[in-house]
Amino acid sequence: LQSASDSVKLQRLPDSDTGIFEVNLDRPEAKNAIGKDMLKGLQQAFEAVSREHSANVLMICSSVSKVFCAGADLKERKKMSPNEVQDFVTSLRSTFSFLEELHIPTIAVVEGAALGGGLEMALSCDLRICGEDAKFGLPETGLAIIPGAGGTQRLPRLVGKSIAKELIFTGRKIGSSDALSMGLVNYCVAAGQAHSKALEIAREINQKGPLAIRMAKRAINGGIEMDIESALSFEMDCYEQLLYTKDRLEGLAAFAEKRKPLYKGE
Ligand code: CO8
Repeated sequence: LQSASDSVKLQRLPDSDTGIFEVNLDRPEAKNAIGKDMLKGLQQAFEAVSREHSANVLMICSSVSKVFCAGADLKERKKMSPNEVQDFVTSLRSTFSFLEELHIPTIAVVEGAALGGGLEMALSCDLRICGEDAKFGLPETGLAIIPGAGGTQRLPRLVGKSIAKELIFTGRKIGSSDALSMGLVNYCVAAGQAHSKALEIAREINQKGPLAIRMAKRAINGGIEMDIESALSFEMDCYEQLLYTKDRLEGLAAFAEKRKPLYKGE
């Protein structure tokens, strides 16, 4: 796949991993800070993945050593008028919402720092895997703003209100073991190993019925904010949509014939 921008590279993995896509952040001179160009690259990359029928998992990684993403580009920000900042932030927010609602599972692969908007991007993913040198923080209050790209909403939903408030009020950076114990990340592995752990999980997902995975994500994302009765009814609606798929019959046939299923996403 063609690069979406100089600082955002999108690729499909080869051979048996073709259902797995990878976005790589590659702006070493600014520690992957998100400026206008990178934001455009992210939008294009996520939109491109959303159009790929054969995509089953997206991993978001960094090509820059020891940093996932340093958040918004503070140097570019300094030159922007309040109106420009507002446009940028609106665009960043909708890009992260698009990522959150992407039809397939997404995994943030965090080695090094994930700060401000960088953490907010990771929070918009379904899973987070980090290396033990990873650092997480929402330092915005130290810059006299609040986390405005989902941080005040997605962090408390993930780790609870009290811990999220402490992290946001203090702007403190935390290490990987704290991130693991508070449920901010799914796994913390040895430094440099986050990508292989994420790939291991992506491969597991890639073997499953792709329509089922998409529907499971929809059921969880859509139902989580509903009252339980509405949520269970929404789950049933999602379930019913899988009843007439060829993959469901293939799953039953493979079980009866004691072989691995071959799913086609149909
Ligand atoms: N923006 C622009 N440039 C940056 C940024 C950034 N966020 N972060 C680092 N850089 C630049 C540095 O200025 C430096 O440039 P130069 O070589 O020209 O001096 C270069 O990257 C290398 O940086 P360091 O020397 O600091 O590298 P280290 O490896 O020592 O540290 C860190 C890496 C830990 C990532 C460190 O650079 C850092 O703490 N950066 C700032 C992180 C930060 O405060 N981010 C929060 C930004 S606010 C935000 O994201 C809000 C988004 C939501 C928008 C909603 C608003 C309402």
